[in-house]
Amino acid sequence: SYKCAIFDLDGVLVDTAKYHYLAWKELAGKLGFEFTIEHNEMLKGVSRMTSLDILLEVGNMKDAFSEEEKVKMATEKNNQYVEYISNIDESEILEGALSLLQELKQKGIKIALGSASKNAQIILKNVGLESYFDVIVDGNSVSKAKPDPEVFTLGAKTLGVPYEECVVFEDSQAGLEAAKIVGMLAVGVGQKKDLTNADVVYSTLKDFNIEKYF
Ligand code: B16
Ligand code: MG
Repeated sequence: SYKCAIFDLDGVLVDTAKYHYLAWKELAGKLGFEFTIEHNEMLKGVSRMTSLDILLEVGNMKDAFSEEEKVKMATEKNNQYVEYISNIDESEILEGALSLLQELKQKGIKIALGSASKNAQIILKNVGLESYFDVIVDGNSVSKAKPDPEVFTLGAKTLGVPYEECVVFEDSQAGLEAAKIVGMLAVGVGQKKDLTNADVVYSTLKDFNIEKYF
């Protein structure tokens, strides 16, 4: 059976995608184009600067800015996002997440965070989930973005658990691909049609059968 559970944050444990969306939409508005909720799907699990590149491509402004200007825009977006998440609380925790974390803890399973976000710590703290994690790996601790598996392997290594004994919970194709590359069980959280890289898919964590895997 598995010894370690690694969780993605945004889209798996908490519903922060809507705040990312609002902040990106505002930036697009300032640049003079529409950024829809469908466009926003492309930013799931993707790093901040890559997200900006995708957004600029949507607005046909791919080569319109210098690196310095892009860093400024990304910072502006992030300031807006940080303002949104500064007020969030436990009501933003997604269905089934809290009870799964509690059950894993009771069973003595190691728990890691594997998120691309540089804001992961503050989000966990505000929703009150910080204490469940034995290790937190986020956008500040790794340099390579998913589908590079670094964000998951660093957690496993820190906890001393072989990769094959880890289960990864992810809502993005890139994250699921990353998990599989290193032989971790890739559990998709969301819709089966979107998560073709997963070994198994559950629509929410509430449906996950803990006894089957841990
Ligand atoms: P930040 P995850 C990801 O979090 C988000 O899904 C993605 O939309 C975001 O661009 C990325 O974090 C970086 O976030 O700008 O806060 O550093 O799904 O990997 O937990
Ligand atoms: Mg995610």
